[in-house]
Amino acid sequence: MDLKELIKKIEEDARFCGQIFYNADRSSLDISSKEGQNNFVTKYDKMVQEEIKKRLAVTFPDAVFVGEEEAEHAPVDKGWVFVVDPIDGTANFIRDFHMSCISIALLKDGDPVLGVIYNPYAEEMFTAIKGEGAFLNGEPIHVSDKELSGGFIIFGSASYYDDIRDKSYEILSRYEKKALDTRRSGSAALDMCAVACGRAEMFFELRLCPWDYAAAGLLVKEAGGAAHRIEGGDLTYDRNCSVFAANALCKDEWKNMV
Ligand code: 2AM
Ligand code: CA
Repeated sequence: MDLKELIKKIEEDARFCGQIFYNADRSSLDISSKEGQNNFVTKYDKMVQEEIKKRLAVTFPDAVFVGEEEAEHAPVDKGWVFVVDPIDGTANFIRDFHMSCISIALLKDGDPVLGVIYNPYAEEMFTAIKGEGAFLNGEPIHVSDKELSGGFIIFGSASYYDDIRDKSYEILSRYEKKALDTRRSGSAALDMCAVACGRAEMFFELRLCPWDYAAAGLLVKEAGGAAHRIEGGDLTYDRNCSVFAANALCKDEWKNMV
């Protein structure tokens, strides 16, 4: 499999599907609640997922599809598997906040080897192939060389989970004092892309789903940064986990986090 050939096609699939939610008819989003708190889905999450599933099946028929909005998820640990979030930043999409993306990871035997993240609002296409570096709109990107003291921390407050929300702010309060400032966008994938391209130095969120970080974790690592669980250890793709991402100078900050 020539991943360089494949990624070009996946970029086109992502661009097409990004335009679907970018051009959404905002008068009929059909918002409904999912499990947990503050967890919404719109007809566009489902529509984009159907379209990207259809397109990826043509682009690379050998791969199984795992998408956030499916009721049942296929195993991800064997063979080729697409792990897809049709809209990362759904709450932003509902509010027209212009901070959402489509995220596509391709796993081989449980390991991400390719990632494509497209933000149609900024027309930014983030891409990475394992071992080949990370790119933004075709140009190589790298994590920043700033220390935390001069850096931005981006975080997600895991607001969907009562048990860890307070803990997120406790961690933030400790780390904010050590940094220049903090940001919170509502799209974990775009937050991690910001670390990958040097707009921010560090990201954390106590619980995310594999489709939120599968592609973005590869982006960060291919851009010279670190991406793993906050407690240490590899990101997991068969279940939720915490996420820490940082540039090389901040890569040890996870050690005192939890
Ligand atoms: P989403 O927009 O695809 O739902 C914001 O903190 C991040 O958390 C977003 O990337 C968001 O992805 C993700 N998120 C939303 N609901 C979640 C849930 N129930 N579990 C885990 N992550 C979630
Ligand atoms: Ca989503």
